[in-house]
Amino acid sequence: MQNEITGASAFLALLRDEGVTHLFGNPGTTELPIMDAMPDYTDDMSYVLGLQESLVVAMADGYTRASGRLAACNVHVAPGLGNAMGALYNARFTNTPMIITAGQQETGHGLTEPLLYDPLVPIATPVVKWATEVTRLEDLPRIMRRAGKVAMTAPTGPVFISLPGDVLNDRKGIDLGSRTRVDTAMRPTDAGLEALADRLLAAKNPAILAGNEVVTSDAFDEVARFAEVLGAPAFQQTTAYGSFFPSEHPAFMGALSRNQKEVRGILEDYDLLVVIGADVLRMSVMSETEPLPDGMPIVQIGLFDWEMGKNYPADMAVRGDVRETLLALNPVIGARTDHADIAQKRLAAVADKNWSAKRARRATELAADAETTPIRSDWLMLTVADALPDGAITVNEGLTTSWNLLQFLPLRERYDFHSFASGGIGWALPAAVGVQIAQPDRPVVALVGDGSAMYSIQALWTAAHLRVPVTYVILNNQGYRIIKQRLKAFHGNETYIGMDFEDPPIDFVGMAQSMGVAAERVTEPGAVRAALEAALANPGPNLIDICVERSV
Ligand SMILES: Cc1ncc(C[n+]2csc(CCOP(=O)(O)OP(=O)(O)O)c2C)c(N)n1
Ligand SMILES: [Mg+2]
Repeated sequence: MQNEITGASAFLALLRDEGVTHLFGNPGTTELPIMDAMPDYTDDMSYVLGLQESLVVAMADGYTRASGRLAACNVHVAPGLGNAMGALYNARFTNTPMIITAGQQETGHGLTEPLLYDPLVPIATPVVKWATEVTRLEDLPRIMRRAGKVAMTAPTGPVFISLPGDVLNDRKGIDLGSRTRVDTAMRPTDAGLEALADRLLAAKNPAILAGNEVVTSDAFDEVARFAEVLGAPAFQQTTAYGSFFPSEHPAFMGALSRNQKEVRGILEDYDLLVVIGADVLRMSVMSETEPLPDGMPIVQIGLFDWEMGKNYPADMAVRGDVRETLLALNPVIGARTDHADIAQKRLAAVADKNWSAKRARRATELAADAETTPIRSDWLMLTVADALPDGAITVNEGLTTSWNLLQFLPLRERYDFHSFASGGIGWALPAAVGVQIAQPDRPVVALVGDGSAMYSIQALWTAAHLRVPVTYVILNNQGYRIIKQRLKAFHGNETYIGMDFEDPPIDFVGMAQSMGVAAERVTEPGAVRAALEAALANPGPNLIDICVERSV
């Protein structure tokens, strides 16, 4: 006979055993059994309070994206899960492995339609890998173990579990079992590698498209080495939400944009697109132009086979872990006679148009903006990039002001950069808290548009409460500048209804201070660097409200 345990206690024990060290949450009555059991687990697991459910999920998302570790978050019944949906949508978009749970009214009680009741599984289902409700305490271990495995197995992603109160309050002798992790560090057969090398070397001018699996499989060095041995310029995927390639490497060309015509124009120079764990030209706004030049062949390597041939047929699609595959493939290519010379020549040919060359040229041009007010966007991004200390992590949700950030910010390590990914905003402020919790020894700077910041501003309180030293930079143009730009570009309309918030102006400094965050307003370009350095040196979270250009 096993020791008896309550459902709530078993839930926490199971999370702990699945490797969860932080439970991000926002409690309500249906979560009280968990909060009641929590004190027994705080030696191994911290409860991180977010003051609204979308923040809770975004914090967990940031934590996992900056660490690769499984996160857990707990939200409150149907309205709480509803609040969390946008953030959960973001987490699915980036394949963030997390277990999201919600307390649920007791089994049977829901039938009477009490307050706060609605079936939760159908709400969560569209945005998670797997969703289920526990109906008996004895099923909890099997469900939790399955959830941990499903979330962490590539293609990774969020899973949802509904936890009815009667299950959490029940008490029984149950076996908690043990966790399963699927080893997906697989590589092609030797014959497969030779065939891959043959196909890659048959191209006269291949280009690499690097994506998020470079981060998740820890292949930052291997993808750079691959570009060297193959002799292929490398681009970041169009949704450049992470650090997918070392920027200062001579092969790096920058991120592809989400402008179909522009991407097509760039790719027309090449005769093969080698996709390394990336989404293939995922776009945002509809266009009649296909971003992929007609008939351009594609070779894809990665674990996410849904991406393979999804929109464009793949000439070769190889299911394998990016790191393991490149570790095996690079020497095969390197051993082919005569290729080293060709590879070197191909990279030498892009020396004056690679990322470093373009950055140097742009930096010279931007010197002209050093005294311009309101502060110019690109000048600010260059200045911030130059002011960041070694090892800094940048979190980005700066929309128009940080549009060109990646032209200036050098990515040197796989966790250096985390950007909003799905288009859903309100992610960065809380995500930066999670990133800083995951990487306590690295400076974290979050660049956030004023509009985006207002979706989740109360994350500042959690940062202050936990004393996580994020430096928040609000890119303040007093409105939704991107929406104004698009109204003008797409509709020729310059009457901006519902896109400004200048009357009254939002006082970010006062708001930050009210939540315990040190804050300063900057209006002059000459003050930016000193403000950043002071914020980074000051323990605890800081906010700098920077008045930036707002021209449409
Ligand atoms: C959850 C969500 N709601 C609304 C939008 C639509 N939207 C996209 S960008 C944007 C404005 C962003 O404003 P801000 O962060 O100030 O950046 P700016 O455009 O001013 O540079 C809005 C409202 C969205 N993408 N996601
Ligand atoms: Mg704005």
